Amino acid sequence: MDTRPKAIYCSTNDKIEVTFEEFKKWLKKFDKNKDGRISQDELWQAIRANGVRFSWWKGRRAVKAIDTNSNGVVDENEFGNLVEFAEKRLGLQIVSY
Ligand SMILES: [Ca+2]
Ligand SMILES: [Ca+2]
Repeated sequence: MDTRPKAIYCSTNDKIEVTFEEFKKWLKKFDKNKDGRISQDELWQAIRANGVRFSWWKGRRAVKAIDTNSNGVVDENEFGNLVEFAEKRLGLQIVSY
């Protein structure tokens, strides 16, 4: 199952361009408990859903690195980390129009 944003999905190895808004919308799908925030667990699910070949501990470490204040959720001010991660690891290119 491909969970990447559909509108901009392409089958080449090119980076998938998404706007920041689309990226946030996509992340919302993983907000399982609907509290409006992405917890470390929810982020982990999102990463796995994208088929990123991470060992468990590597993924965990990445998630922890994004949650810089270690409160268990990705806060607005930590979104920059997440964007950077998505660009490096998920093959996304977050653009702002
Ligand atoms: Ca949540
Ligand atoms: Ca946090």
